[in-house]
Amino acid sequence: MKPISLTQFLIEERRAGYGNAELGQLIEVVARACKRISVATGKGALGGVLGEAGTGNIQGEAQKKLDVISNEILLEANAWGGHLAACASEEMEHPQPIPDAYPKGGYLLLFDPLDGSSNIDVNISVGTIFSVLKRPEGHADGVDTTEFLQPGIEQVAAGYVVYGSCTLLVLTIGHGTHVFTLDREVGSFVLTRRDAMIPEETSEFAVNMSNQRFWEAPMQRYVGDLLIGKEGPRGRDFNMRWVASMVADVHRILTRGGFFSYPMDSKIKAKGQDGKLRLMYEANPMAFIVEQAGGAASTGHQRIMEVSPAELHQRVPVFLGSRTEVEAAERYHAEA
Ligand code: AHM
Ligand code: MG
Repeated sequence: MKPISLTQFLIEERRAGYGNAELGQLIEVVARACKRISVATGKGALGGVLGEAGTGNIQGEAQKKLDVISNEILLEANAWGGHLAACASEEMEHPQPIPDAYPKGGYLLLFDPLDGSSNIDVNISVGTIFSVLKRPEGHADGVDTTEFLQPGIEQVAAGYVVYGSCTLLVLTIGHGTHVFTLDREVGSFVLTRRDAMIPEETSEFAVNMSNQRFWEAPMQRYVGDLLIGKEGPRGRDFNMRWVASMVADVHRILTRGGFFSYPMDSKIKAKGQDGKLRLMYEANPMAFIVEQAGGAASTGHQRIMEVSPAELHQRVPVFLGSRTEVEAAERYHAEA
């Protein structure tokens, strides 16, 4: 079979009634920026890109050099194309409007430029996560933050790129979830898995177990029952994996099934936050991708994509992956 490039895929999807030229162009620009991030991460110590940037982001987290570089690459690449009105990023307090020198388009782009960045210096997979929304109609020239505050069901596209042993782009435009592998010699993303599907059942879960004592009661009970295995109410043994790069953990789940969680805990609560992961550029895009692959994504109480955002950098508890396990976790929460 002849390889299908991302460009060909997007054009064919458009002919079949999914997406449009402006959205296709936007996705290609993001993909191109991610190729540059892939090159930068791939250089490691030789590129002088490892280590701390010496700055902090709006969330009070220390930025790595590659966090800052990736953010700049994405902003720069997306400034001039004419398809966007503004970008919002984990690394910036406020959305960045498209510079006046360029025409503005009808879309809003949100991203976590380099997710899992605590893993950069140890050569474990990291990634970029992005989400695309339509700019609401009837707004004046300047974009304000409230325009971004749309629930995840309004997303028109979402994706992530994993910078691992190979670089992969996983994309949905609301018509299935598809995987593209970067052909490094040709410099192009090639479709390598169409309509990825997450198995409905799983015996593998992902969570940072070191937080166990801080979890709320339903999470304690749920994971407690997984750990009892065959002898417990779940009637089978469970395996555990935790990469601490959401992209890598989600990609494993997309490939062979699994259940990912970052629950609420008392440490998070003490900081006055509602979760660890960010709704707009981590949870929502991952939820869209996972749902399009037949999986589910929940806060434990509610479908993630139906959460009405109140703030750009809002956080939520996240439970996602194989449908039956997400539903099981929701049951434990409902019973509590
Ligand atoms: P980041 O966006 O600052 O990298 O944080 C998000 C990451 C996720 O990729 C991952 O699931 C989680 O934080 C890991 O957290 P922990 O270090 O508590 O295990
Ligand atoms: Mg992140």
